[in-house]
Amino acid sequence: MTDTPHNLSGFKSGFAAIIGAPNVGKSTLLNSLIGEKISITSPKPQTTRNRIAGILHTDDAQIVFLDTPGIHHSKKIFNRKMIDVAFSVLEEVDLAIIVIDAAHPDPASESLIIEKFSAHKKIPAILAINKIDLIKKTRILAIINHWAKAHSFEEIIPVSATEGTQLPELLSAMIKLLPGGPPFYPDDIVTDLPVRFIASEMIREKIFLLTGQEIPFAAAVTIESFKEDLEKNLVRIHATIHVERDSQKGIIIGKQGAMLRAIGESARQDIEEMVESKVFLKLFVRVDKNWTKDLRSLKKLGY
Ligand SMILES: Nc1nc2c(ncn2[C@@H]2O[C@H](COP(=O)(O)OP(=O)(O)OP(=O)(O)O)[C@@H](O)[C@H]2O)c(=O)[nH]1
Ligand SMILES: [Mg+2]
Repeated sequence: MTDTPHNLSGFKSGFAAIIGAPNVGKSTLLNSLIGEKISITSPKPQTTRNRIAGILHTDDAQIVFLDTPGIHHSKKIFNRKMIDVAFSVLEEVDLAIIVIDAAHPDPASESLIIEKFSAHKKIPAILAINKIDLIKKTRILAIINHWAKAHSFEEIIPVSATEGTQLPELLSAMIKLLPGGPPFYPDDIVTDLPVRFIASEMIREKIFLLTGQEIPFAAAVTIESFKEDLEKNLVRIHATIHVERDSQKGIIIGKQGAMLRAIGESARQDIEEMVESKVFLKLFVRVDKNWTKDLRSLKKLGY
């Protein structure tokens, strides 16, 4: 980050899509590149549901990353919608980072991505082979060779988003491909997302991390009110967790409210770190019958 005026001659700026199969580490990569938690992550697939923008500033470039939902074959209306979000991002970018998981290949999703991507108007693509901390170094070359045949990538770079391995190399490869031009955002902006949306995502992340089976996929979060009390340096948030069925409501609330308390406690800590003040978080749980299967309900919940 700089506070001196940019030397605009030679400055580069542009948009980069982060796309890939579910769970390959796209959001982790975004957060590691930016150095802040903008996009929620979890060990479960289909964590990200919206286009999430994170802005990276260097002395001579600005990259606006667009993190996307994982792309996979699905007939479910909700999943189809998220996959549309992922591909539609390609309309607004200068380059794409296609992310794969070195340790857990997903050939069906990967070939769907390459097929759709190749059919798209020509966008330069870098392949990031992620999670190389999980595999033997000797396997990396074979993976690179395989992918070099699958598509004409500008670069193929093995990385580890969690360890930070080769992220500077990835970054300079991206900057090379960016068009010249002035920055789109001021230096101190790391995302274009409203704070209240990120707060709702942080709550959703805790549901992904703390509950099992179908619950994370049946849950959506909306913010009912978000009030800053400047005098007390306190933010008061009322949020609703929407689930599809009564049984799921019971699980989210937990024995004597224990699960809801755990979700609230953990989310509150993340939100406090983001807003840099005390947070009072009140959670409600509501059943919206089959909201994932109904377009109108999806829209109401922000999808
Ligand atoms: N070991 C290892 N784990 C990683 C790495 N990058 C991400 N992960 C883990 O992989 C899991 C999925 O990460 P996410 O960033 O949520 O993956 P995603 O691609 O955004 O997933 P969706 O949003 O569901 O499509 C999390 O448990 C991460 O901690 C990595 O480089 N190494
Ligand atoms: Mg994600």
